[in-house]
Amino acid sequence: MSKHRQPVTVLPVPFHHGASRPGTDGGPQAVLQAGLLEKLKQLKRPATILPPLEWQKLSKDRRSMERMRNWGRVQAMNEDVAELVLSIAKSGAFPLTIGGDHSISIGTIAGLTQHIQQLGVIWIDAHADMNTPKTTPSGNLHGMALAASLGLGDARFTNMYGVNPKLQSKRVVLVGSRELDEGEKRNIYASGISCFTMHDIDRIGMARVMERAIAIASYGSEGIHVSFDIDSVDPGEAPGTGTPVRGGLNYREAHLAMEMLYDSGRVTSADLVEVNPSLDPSGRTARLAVELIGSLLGERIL
Ligand code: EXY
Ligand code: MN
Ligand code: MN
Ligand code: MN
Repeated sequence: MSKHRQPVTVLPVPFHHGASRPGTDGGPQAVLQAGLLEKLKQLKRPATILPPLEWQKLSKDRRSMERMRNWGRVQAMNEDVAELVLSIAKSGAFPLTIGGDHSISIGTIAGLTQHIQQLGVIWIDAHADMNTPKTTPSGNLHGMALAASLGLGDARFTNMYGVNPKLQSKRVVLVGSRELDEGEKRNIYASGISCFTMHDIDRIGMARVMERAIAIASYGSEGIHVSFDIDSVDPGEAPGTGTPVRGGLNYREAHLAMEMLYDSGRVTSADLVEVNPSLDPSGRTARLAVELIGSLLGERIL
């Protein structure tokens, strides 16, 4: 099936328990209301929007822990996300997960790697999400999602749903990092993943960074998962997010990254996370999310 016409199955994951601030549970609805389905139709992509995943009240809400806040809820949600994303991937459709805070990517990657063993990941984010319970400054699991997928951290997440580690660091690339914790920096160096910070983007430009990121994530992989945290974009363009950091991607850099990813022909799935409509009543952030998904799926200026 040509990538231009591959069906897209959207999994809305209204969830905020991996973060400090509530509000990302309104993310999927905001992105849908901003015109995601219309955008997919415009791109002539057959689209299925699954019902929003509801976080099932745990029979016994496992006691939250200071260094892994709401771990029971995050684990329960991610087991459901993994199950559904795996079935979407097996169906031959393009899995597009809409968050929700970034902890849901633990489940996305767990599900995908049951289907694609050698998966490349490009994690576009102001943050690295490479903390573990030992290094986290907040206890928020959205700051530990990539680490867990690399087998770093607590077994409740590193062993969740299948193999451990789910990813090989030589195929994992961070793009847009600009706020990293000290312990997290040690984890990044020790893991061997690649990291293009905003300094790198300023120096060599987004086109060169994406050429290298795509080459790294493609090396020996059967596909690339794009995990796009809307806080990678400068807060001036994307104010509706819970952990904003100044000096982010400008509007065109974000689009160029997504356009080059599409042109690579290597992208097999994506997350779009951390849209928090309670922080942006104008809806501008949700509209940007829809536009960026359009660029990732082949929309072009000319
Ligand atoms: N590094 C900080 C922490 O681990 O608490 C902030 C993490 C923010 C994570 C957001 C999803 O990108
Ligand atoms: Mn809640
Ligand atoms: Mn993130
Ligand atoms: Mn982030």
